[in-house]
Amino acid sequence: MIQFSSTFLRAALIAGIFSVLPAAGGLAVEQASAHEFKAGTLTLNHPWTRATAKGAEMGGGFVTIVNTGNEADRLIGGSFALAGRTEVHEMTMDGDVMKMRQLEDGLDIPAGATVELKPGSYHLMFMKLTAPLEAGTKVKGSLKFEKAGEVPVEFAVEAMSAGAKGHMSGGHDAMPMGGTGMKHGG
Ligand SMILES: [Cu+2]
Repeated sequence: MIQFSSTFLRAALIAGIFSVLPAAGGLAVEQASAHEFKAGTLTLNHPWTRATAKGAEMGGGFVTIVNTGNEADRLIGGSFALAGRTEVHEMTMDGDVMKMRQLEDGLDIPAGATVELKPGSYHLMFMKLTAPLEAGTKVKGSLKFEKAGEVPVEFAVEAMSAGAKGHMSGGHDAMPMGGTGMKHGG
């Protein structure tokens, strides 16, 4: 579990790192670069990530997973060409404290359901980035499911400022790991 103090959160909001406020009219950008991947009854809509500053160690991966089948599946991991490790995470707000945790058992994708990995919620966490993510490029990776197996995808890298459309910008890449206002535990 990683927690962010309100002080850090405020600073992050000012810096535009996180924008947790919903904003209307932001879909155009995503639709313009929409792309999808299929595996059995699963459709993976528009896998994307956000550009990172030089030296950033982490990034967030987002995608909408549609399960048109009669059986549930489970997102248990993934990969990203420019990351040392990829985990499935959940972010929640507890009052004004932002919490992030790894979903060790993965994320349930119920039959007939649409599950959205998005800033401020479920996401893939790209750890130990080996290079900055550049807006406008695509990075190969995969999503790993319990039943559907490993599905190759490409993550579209969107601008750092893409947070203006209601997504939390920056993922966690700008988090001061080990810095003030953060607690590791759990
Ligand atoms: Cu995370």
